[in-house]
Amino acid sequence: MPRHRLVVPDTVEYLSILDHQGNLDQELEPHLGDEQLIELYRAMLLGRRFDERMLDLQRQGRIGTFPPIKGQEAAQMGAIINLRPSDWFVPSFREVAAELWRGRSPESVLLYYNGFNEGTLLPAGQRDLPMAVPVGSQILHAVGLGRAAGYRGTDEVVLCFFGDGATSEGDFHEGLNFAAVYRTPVIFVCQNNQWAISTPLKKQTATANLALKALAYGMPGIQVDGNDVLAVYSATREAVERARNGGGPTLIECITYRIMMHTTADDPKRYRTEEEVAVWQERDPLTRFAAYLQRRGTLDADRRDQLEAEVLAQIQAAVERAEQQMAELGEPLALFEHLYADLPPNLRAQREELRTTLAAADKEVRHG
Ligand SMILES: Cc1ncc(C[n+]2csc(CCOP(=O)(O)OP(=O)(O)O)c2C)c(N)n1
Repeated sequence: MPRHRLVVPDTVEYLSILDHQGNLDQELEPHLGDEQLIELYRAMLLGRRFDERMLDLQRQGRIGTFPPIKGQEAAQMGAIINLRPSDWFVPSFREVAAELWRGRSPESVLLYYNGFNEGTLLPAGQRDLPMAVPVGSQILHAVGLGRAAGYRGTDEVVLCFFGDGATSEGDFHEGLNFAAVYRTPVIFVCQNNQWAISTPLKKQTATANLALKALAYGMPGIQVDGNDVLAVYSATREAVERARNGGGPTLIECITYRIMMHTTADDPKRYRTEEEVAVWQERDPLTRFAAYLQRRGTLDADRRDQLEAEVLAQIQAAVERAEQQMAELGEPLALFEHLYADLPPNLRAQREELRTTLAAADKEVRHG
């Protein structure tokens, strides 16, 4: 029989634990205590409120361009809470909620988006990579870290985040192939937020889903409701345990949505409809999680208000500290000082242009 169907041994699962209204599938409820659940809710709330403040600051001209995360808090937090401090966190450029959880200060994020080198400093010993702007490049770094962990015989795991757009990069294919062949302890978390700037998923791939790609490389793949923090938590927990016990990598596709613009430099109204956005607003990960917590008796209205107030105060204090720090650091013309003994003519011209711009801005501020 020269022509017959090959038997493909694996398949991918889909996992959701909370429905769109936050109703629980009791059989799948993970074992998380009340305090852990509140901590998780607080972290998601901090991610959301910080993001909203960042957008306001950007619109006021107080920070530069940045990529909002609104709607993706569950995908980030459900995954990251599974890591130990000794594990490796490898983000793309859209994982601010997860970065804050790992101990990055909001001040550092503000400094980064204002162009200060100081915003890229990580605390010593922190096993986090800086955010990766070249799409998908961090996948190779994650696989290298995983390979090193295996080589040294440690039980460290690596959690690597990327978007749906990254799955079209060569780095994704090379990284997943190598990781599976060498059974490296890497968990690949794809936040499929449906768009890569203006490219929709259907123009990104012709496969039925992204999780399926895991099978081609020989690793487990699972698709989860990425706006359901319990589903993301459970799927990642399983993958982390497998990786820690020598079972190699996993690809997790989180189905989520980028509610806001790709970055503050972009206008999504030019390529997607408001009806589409409205459907996803209905599936808001925070609202769903809060509804579950309320039904469980873990979160009442008072506690919710208290957490809101705490988070807003934390952000306000961080903004004040960051602005103070930037005022102390802030001599933008210093940018031109440390590379050349004699500045070439084109950079001299740029320095003069910046000097003039700053002087004009200063005059404007003084005029109110
Ligand atoms: C190698 C590379 N190519 C192109 C870009 C420009 N770019 C920045 S973000 C982006 C889309 C990324 O989409 P996705 O991976 O889905 O992540 P998302 O922004 O949706 O979180 C592109 C094409 C880049 N930064 N790096």
